[in-house]
Amino acid sequence: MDIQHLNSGIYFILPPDLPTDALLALARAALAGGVGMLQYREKSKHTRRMLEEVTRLLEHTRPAGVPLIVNDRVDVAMACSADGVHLGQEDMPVRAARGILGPEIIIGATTPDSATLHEAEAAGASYVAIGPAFASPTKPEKPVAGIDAIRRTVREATVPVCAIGGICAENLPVLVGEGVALYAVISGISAARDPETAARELVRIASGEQPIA
Ligand code: TZP
Ligand code: MG
Repeated sequence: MDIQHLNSGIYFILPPDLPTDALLALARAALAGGVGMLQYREKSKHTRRMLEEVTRLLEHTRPAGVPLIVNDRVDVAMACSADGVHLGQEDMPVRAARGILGPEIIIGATTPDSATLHEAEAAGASYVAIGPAFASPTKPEKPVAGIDAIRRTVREATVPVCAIGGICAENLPVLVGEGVALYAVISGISAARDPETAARELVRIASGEQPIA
């Protein structure tokens, strides 16, 4: 998979620590709702279980043509032949990951400022992420970066930009039209009463479609 295969739109990040069946059910619902990308983000499950879950998720994402990105874990992405990895400031540097994973895999990088943005791009990042766009129920301790930081990232980046943090149907219209390629969402889908419907509504808003009156 190369950078051309990175989809735009809603990028659903699966919440951590779910039982495997619930994780797969949520992934299926989000895919049915039309999300363009999916991320596996576990911090404390055993590595063996991570491999099993990513392998099972790929059975759903591959037929849907939706890239599956593994957060943090270059080893897990590689072992499962996932479509990409997402790396933060404390994870493996993009250049090292690119060296290990090769030119075709998607590598996303969290880039809180201009210096890290330019460094990540020079090292071969496929997309860059900035946030929180809004106060995040999932990361309440993280100071909001806000729309100005997102605009700056869009202005400076030469690769697609992903906005993250607190994105929901009510505030997504604020971001649409700002040049953001990917809107990463956890609770806006996972905490919804009906995750498939919530995903579909976010996908519709991200595409700039008007609601049916
Ligand atoms: N990084 C910045 S905010 C965030 C991450 C992983 C959490 C996003 O979750 P939510 O529930 O969509 O605010
Ligand atoms: Mg990380």
